[in-house]
Amino acid sequence: MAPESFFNGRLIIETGDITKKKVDAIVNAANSSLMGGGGVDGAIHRAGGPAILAECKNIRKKTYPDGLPAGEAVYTKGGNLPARYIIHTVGPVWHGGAKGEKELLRNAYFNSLSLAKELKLMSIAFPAISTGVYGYPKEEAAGIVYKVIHDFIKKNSLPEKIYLIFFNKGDADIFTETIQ
Ligand code: AR6
Repeated sequence: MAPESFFNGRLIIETGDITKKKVDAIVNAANSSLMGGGGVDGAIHRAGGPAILAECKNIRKKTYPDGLPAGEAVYTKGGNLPARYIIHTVGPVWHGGAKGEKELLRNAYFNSLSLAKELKLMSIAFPAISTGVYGYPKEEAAGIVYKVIHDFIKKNSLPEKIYLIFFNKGDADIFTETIQ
């Protein structure tokens, strides 16, 4: 199936493994420790190699001794990945929706996009932040992600291409059906 796109081709929906994506930056759905984990975080550290963890340790030491708060974003180089950079962000853990989850999810996307813009990157790829281990309902996440990206695209010319990479077709379908 051809990838679906929105906003004159600036937002592209794909299915696959984000660690294989050749873009200027891929986004990691990390946890506050920045020390790696399961899910997409584990896959990125495995494929990217130990240089990424070394850089993350340095960020913890210098900038975030207590960990990266949910909604914030930092970057490292891509190590052995085809992507030049990794933008590490932390999504919210789902606690039922009344604990600021929506704003934190919005911030995770917005701050990652803002960092990509600051770095003058042309392309960025996101996984479905918080919708795995952190339990954020996929339909609700879809609406928030679509809106924050739309608002960003209206005001900024970089990054020019924004990819949403879903790990399986079912998740990609939930996204496109929810926003239509
Ligand atoms: N490529 C693209 N998407 C992937 C890949 C991959 N290689 N692997 C998994 N996904 P999760 P979270 C999808 O749990 O909910 C980690 O342990 C997956 O199917 O990775 O933000 C961290 O260290 C799901 O749709 O992230 C944190 O502790 C999406 O990525 C915690 O999990 C996100 O699932 C963060 O939880």
